Parts: sequence; structure tokens; C-alpha cells
Amino acid sequence: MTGIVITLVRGDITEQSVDAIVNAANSSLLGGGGVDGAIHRAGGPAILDACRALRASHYGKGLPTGKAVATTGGELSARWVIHTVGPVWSATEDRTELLASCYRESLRVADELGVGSVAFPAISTGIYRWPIDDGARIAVETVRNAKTAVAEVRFVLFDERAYTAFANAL
Ligand code: AR6
Repeated sequence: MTGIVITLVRGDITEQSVDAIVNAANSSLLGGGGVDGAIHRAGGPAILDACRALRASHYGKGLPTGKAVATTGGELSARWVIHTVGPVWSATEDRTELLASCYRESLRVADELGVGSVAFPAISTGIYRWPIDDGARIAVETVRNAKTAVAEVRFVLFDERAYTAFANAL
């Protein structure tokens, strides 16, 4: 039986040699801080041009939370960037399904692109404040259970704490 191979790397997602990297974007698709800022800086202006074109066409109101869309990877080693919008953490509302949707929808877009390897950051666990242990659990469970032709999913964790959380979840 063939299954998806999940690997963990501590490092910078912009430096990964994979077919597609996932961006923890916001609905505007026009950039921001954290991993989003790093991807636009490393990939150059072609990514922002493609995002602007998406806003001018299919995504006039922006990309909804939990959805995903692809652009060129510009100057990145990855050919594609898959932009997804994670939910902001809420202590009063369970937004787990929206976070799971980010991983599922990103893999669905990856399947449309026909790619074999995808790198994810820990979506929503930075500026959007999702607790890292819970974010890691949702990420690993969702990818494990996803129906996808992607062969390798690499979680790229920026710091030791995030790496440990994903290692425990795995
Ligand atoms: N490589 C891998 N992981 C990284 C990198 C990197 N270069 N940089 C940060 N991280 P965040 P969010 C980790 O804040 O919480 C932006 O402004 C970081 O340590 O990038 O989904 C967007 O435009 C954390 O574990 O994304 C949105 O407005 C994880 O990536 C908003 O932030 C996600 O942190 C999205 O917030």
C-alpha cells in the first residue's frame, strides 16, 4: 500500500526544495508579516503580481478563511506557492474545522497542480495565535487522513517549540 510520507524539518520554508510551499496568508492575498512576508521577500514581485491578478478576477473580495489558491513561486526553488488563510485563534469559538480545511484545501490544490511534494508551515500558530500543540495535532491528523495523490508532505517548523509539538503529534 502506498501512503503519504510525512516529514518534519526545522528551518525556513522559503529554502525548501519541494514542488509547492504553502503560505499562511490573509484574505487580502497582498502580503503581511511572518511566513507570508518571508515568502514574498524570497520569491520576488512575481508572486504579488499573481496575487493582484487573483484579486482582480476570481477573488475580488479576497480568499475566504479555510480556502487555498496557487500562484507561481517566482524566484523560489518551489515552482508553486499555495496560499491559504488560517483562522485567527478564538478562546470562545471552536474554529478547528477551518484550520483543518486549510490543510485539506491546500492538498486539493496540490492535486490539481499534479505535484508530488508539498511543504507546510504551522498555519495560524504565529500572528493568528493558535496554540502550537493543538495546531500541530490538527495539521498532522488532517494530512494523515487526506485523500491526495501528493507523495510527500513536509512540515517546516521555524523554532524548536514548534518542531517538538509536531514531533509529539506525529
Ligand atoms: N518558515 C517557516 N515557518 C515560519 C517562517 C518561515 N520563514 N516564518 C514564520 N514561521 P505566521 P499565521 C512560522 O504568523 O499565524 C501574516 O501577517 C511561525 O513561527 O506566519 O497563520 C499573514 O499575512 C509560526 O509557527 O502565520 C496573516 O495576516 C507559523 O510560521 C497572518 O500573518 C505561522 O505564523 C497569518 O498568521
